[in-house]
Amino acid sequence: DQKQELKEPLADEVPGTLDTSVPDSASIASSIKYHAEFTPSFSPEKFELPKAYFATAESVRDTLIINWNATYHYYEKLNVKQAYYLSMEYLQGRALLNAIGNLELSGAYAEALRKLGHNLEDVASQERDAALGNGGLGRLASCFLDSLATLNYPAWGYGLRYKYGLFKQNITKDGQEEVAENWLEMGNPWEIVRNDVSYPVKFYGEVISGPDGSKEWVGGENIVALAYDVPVPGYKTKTTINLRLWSTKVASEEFDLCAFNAGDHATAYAALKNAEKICYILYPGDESIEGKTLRLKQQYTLCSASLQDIITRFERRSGDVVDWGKLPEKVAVQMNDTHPTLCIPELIRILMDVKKLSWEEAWNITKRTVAYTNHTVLPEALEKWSLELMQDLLPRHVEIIKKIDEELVQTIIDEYGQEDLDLLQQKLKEMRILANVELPGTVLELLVKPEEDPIEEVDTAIEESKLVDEVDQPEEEDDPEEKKVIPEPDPELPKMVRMANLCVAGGFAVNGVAEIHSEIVKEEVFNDFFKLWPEKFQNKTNGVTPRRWIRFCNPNLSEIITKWTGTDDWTINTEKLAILRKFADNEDLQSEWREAKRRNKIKVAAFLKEKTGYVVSPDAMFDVQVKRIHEYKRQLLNILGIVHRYKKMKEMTPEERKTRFVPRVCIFGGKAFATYVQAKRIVKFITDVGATVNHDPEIGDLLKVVFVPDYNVSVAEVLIPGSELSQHISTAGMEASGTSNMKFAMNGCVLIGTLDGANVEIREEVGEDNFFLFGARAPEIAGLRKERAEGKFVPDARFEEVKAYVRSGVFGPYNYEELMGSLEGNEGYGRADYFLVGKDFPSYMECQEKVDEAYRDQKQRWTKMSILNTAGSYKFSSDRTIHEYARDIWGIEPVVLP
Ligand code: B1N
Repeated sequence: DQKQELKEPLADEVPGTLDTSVPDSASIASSIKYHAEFTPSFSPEKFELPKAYFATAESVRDTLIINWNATYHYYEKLNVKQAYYLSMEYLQGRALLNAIGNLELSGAYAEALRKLGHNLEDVASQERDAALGNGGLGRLASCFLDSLATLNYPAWGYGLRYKYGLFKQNITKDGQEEVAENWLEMGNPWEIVRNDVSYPVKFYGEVISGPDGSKEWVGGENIVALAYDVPVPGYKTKTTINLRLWSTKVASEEFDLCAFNAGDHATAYAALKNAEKICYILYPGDESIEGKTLRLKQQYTLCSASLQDIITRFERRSGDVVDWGKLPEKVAVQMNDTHPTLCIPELIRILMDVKKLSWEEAWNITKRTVAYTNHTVLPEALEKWSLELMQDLLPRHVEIIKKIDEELVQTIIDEYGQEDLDLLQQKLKEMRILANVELPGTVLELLVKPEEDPIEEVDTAIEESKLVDEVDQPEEEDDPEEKKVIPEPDPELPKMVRMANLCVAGGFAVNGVAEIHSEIVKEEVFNDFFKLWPEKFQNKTNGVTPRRWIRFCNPNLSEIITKWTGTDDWTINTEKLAILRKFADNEDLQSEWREAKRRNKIKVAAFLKEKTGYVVSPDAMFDVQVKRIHEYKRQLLNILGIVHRYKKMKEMTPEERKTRFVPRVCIFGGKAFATYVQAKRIVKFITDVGATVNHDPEIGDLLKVVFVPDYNVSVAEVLIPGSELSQHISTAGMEASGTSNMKFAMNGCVLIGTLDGANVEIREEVGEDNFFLFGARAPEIAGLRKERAEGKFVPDARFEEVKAYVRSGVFGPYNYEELMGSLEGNEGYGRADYFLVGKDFPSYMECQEKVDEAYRDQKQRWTKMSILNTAGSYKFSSDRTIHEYARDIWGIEPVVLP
């Protein structure tokens, strides 16, 4: 089988069987017709939109397969080092326009479809979004794939093929409603099932030790992971890389035919269902952890299948002699957050138990192969798994994790010594992978009180550090030498595995996703590890692909950029965007720029009308906040600002309000995690405000509030080009990076935001004058929270006024007490205004006034700011990010196909 795969591609072997020349519209039309007839998933008589879409996609796929095969075989032949991006999430969105755009065939396809009686845009809108992700983290993975392919880096993505992607969001009178998203219902023309690529994956069972110390993991539940490949084309290159998604099915020997024959169908199907359900559904949590067995099974499936695949490829490419020490020279595995942490023990398991390497060899190889990206510092999002659950599901991996923990404990002891036992105890408590777990016996024996210490001092040390309970104390006065300094685990508390600590210990690189975030990672969250291994820590500021996020979603602006920069290669060399700076004051550019924005706004207005029924004026400022709904992202601050604006308007005469306020359409979009009650209340609140304001005849076009249902990649592609102001207003220090901020800036949208995540760097690049900054800074936050908790915070009168207004019932009968109460110190509402909405409210309001003022001056100020945002956004191309990962972490080089 392996020899077979080494063969050259079919196209080279049998010349003429596949046409690899650049297709024209006539050959495209005939290919579409061919697929309409011979790849039948629709009835023959009609050629309507759905069928036209599938036939078109299939014809594009032909080209992608040719390029995919060529890329694959070339990498195989050269045996270059390859990077593997492992992610539980990919937010690919639609593929058609992106694929033909990257292949530079958009014009030819449009023409071919016209000949066949269809319009390309209508055909493209038939496609369902591939929403195998929750938000920024998944979309980042997809942008990275686009850049990897475009820059010709040998790399693959690995993920899971969820049958149900992120839920579809309906907005009803009660707020958000979730509906299952069966995106594969009609079939997926972009995937290729590889029936010959499958691996066994085991759960539960037991570990048997051999007489030679070898281990074997046996029994348990056995399933099979099956590969589905999604070709990922680069822009203006033949390189087409692979996103390999695993689906799960039952191992045929697990199907209980006897039970079936005996009529016990339930038993017979149980194994089947059990295996398949692993890939049924994407966990819809965003920055929250869900300690459920199914999720751990998903994570392990991704890690196990991907690593078996990577190792099989490494062995095949090694030829007759496999030198395992060379694995890190051929393979770099990037873990997208801690979700694929099990890569670490899984690689060790395969190397030791299957390939028969020693612990030292396996651990060393692993530590040189795997790297970790951290995407959040929110404590509730740092993944922890119950040791008990993991022990049950993955007994061999727990043994390995214990061994890694033991080495880490030894390293900590070596680092901190035993002079200051308090300090050592504290470091062990914070840094160990296993939490609330007794120390390994080997280590415990070493940790006895140093002999020469006077007894009194030991007593104080013990008492201060509360290392032992009082009952034990007299005993140890008798025999202080024997006293272990480490307390027993608390039987009341669960034993946990801290995945991030495992990643830092096992990864050769650890990176944050924006400068400020990487500093917080080094100085706060993982400070102890940073002191131990400073060389591991890096920053890799996120980026987004300028192809999808300007070139294809904003053709109006793209044309202008190409005209004024004098080249269309800004789509790859985004530094060319900076050329626009010198024309920022040019009146011709400015009027073309405004015209493009207006056309995009008209599109947004039509879209809003279709989705919500609300009619908005394209003359108003389009002010947008789209992202997952989360308290730290502070949609509440935005909507309270709007409420305040509305209240003021109501208090004024029509003339006064017209002179005082710039007309605005305030657009919100985003999904709330189904069980995140507070987030769902926020959605309900926004829609209620909209229902009141939008029907208020006194207000008219001066203010509209629209919640766009089911925000996803395709909706973003419409909204972002048509926005003028976008809001990135998280509590400082809480948004690791943000990536929509980059997309908005690229599309000439001015940002209002806090000094958080990538905002900091965007502001640096576009210039202070072109960014509306407000709010407390990250280093102040802890102090402010403390003040708040001590009741020292004096709220601004406007903040009190706005809460009272909401409570007065203007927005309907819904009980807003829980929402408003969370912003106060009230008992029973948990952490009092933990996200400091009240604290930042006044500076936010003042900043919004400056926004209005700048917007009034379209010519001198707003258009110029808009141009300077696009011009200053070049750093935020994911091409830049990927070059940095390739150079500083993976050690891979571009490989251009001949
Ligand atoms: O990752 C993005 C960043 O731009 C955002 O600032 C950050 O919030 C986001 C558990 C997450 N961090 N953590 C997650 C997603 C799913 C899940 O199950 C956590 N998402 C982010 C890209 O760096």
